[in-house]
Amino acid sequence: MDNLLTTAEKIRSMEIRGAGRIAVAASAALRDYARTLGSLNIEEFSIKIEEAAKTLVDTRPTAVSLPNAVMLTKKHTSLNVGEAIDEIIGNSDTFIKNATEALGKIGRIGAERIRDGDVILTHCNSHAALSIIKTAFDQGKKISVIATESRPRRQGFITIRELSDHGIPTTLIVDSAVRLTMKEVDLVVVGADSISVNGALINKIGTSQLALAAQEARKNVIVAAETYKFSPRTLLGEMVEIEDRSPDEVIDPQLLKEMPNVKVKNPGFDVTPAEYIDLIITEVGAFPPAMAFAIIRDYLGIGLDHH
Ligand code: RUB
Repeated sequence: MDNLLTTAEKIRSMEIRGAGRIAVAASAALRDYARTLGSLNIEEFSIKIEEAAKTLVDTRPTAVSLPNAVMLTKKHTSLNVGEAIDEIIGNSDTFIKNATEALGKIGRIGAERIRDGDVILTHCNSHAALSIIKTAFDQGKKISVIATESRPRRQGFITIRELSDHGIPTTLIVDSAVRLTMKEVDLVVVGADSISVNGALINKIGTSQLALAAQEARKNVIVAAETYKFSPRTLLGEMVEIEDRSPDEVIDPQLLKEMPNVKVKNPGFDVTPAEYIDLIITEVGAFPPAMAFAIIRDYLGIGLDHH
């Protein structure tokens, strides 16, 4: 349990962050925890697995990759504990292998949409979005990237380091420079924390303002999202919860104390309506957002049985 709690804490504190990495870490933690439960009977085993699953899922609320990864990993049907453990190990290994391969496939499919000379705007730090950008670059396309800082946690700094290490010419801007800069941009490429059944994208706060400015300037918005970033529960009417983060990320708490009439709001994510999205690149193809239901049905099960 200690290792699982350590992983949960790393996800909560954002030492492990980004929807894809969170999903893979949670799946591996649950698999390794299951391995330690061989001496239990099947009832005790299932209770422990459910508790551990809840501990992981409760760490961060917005990225659906986390409950999806946990749901796909914990499934077991055998009444024999040894076999149930093997099922969970198999589920996790399959999930992690598919997640890793998905990044390559998204890169190859998405790169088709990038032309020689394109200037690409990206936000936050998304491995799926960067896979598209790096693949296009590796194909010899002379592209450059504009990356937002992504306040307050500045994940844009991770992005610019990664792009620089890859040799890709990159410009850093502050978040509020997005609209002014849009005239230089050919294409917006962002990642996803969740995609709901109506094709809306939930991603790092500020994503919707990139999409709004892109719409106004008639620039395409492409979302890079593995199928496990789609949210089955939105089929049941459930809303994706937007994480409320600490004011301390935005302002020095001491300074805030001096201003009793001020409060700070720090939502971590926002919602981009489907109308602002041209294409969602998944590992099984490029789809318009209106196809979200089909992805949920075909790749995640329709969700009712997980409620
Ligand atoms: C990260 C974020 C990323 C998505 C997709 O938010 O919004 O765009 O998670 O990333 P945070 P990836 O830093 O708060 O976790 O494509 O790597 O899964």
